[in-house]
Amino acid sequence: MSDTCIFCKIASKQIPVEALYEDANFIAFRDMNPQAPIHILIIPKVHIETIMELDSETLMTGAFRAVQATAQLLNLTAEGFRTVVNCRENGGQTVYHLHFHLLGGRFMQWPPG
Ligand code: DGP
Repeated sequence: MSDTCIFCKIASKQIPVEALYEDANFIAFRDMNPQAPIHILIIPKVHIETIMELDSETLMTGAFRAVQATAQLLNLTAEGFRTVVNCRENGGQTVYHLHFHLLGGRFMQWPPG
């Protein structure tokens, strides 16, 4: 846990959020700056800066399980959704605690801007 990381504070419940999905290793909550009708962030409870520091196979598998479970809970699986992981500056990462964006509820353009 990092004392200065906002997502660590959310994961440890120091900052309360509505958890849309939660398991032993991940928690999902709404993005405060939504880019789609449904915009969820899925984060590991442990502090991992970027996807490049993710080296636990348990967490790798668990992340995709958490994405699947959250998509199912929000009824996104039939229409589809997009999952995005931004990495560092060129990827547009602003919070340096690994997170999976889950975007749904509208058609997603490709390529992204
Ligand atoms: P990224 O650019 O990939 O690092 O996305 C970070 C996202 O996190 C951005 O869409 C806004 C969101 N965000 C930042 N701080 C908070 C917060 O305190 N609460 C919530 N719910 N979302 C946050």
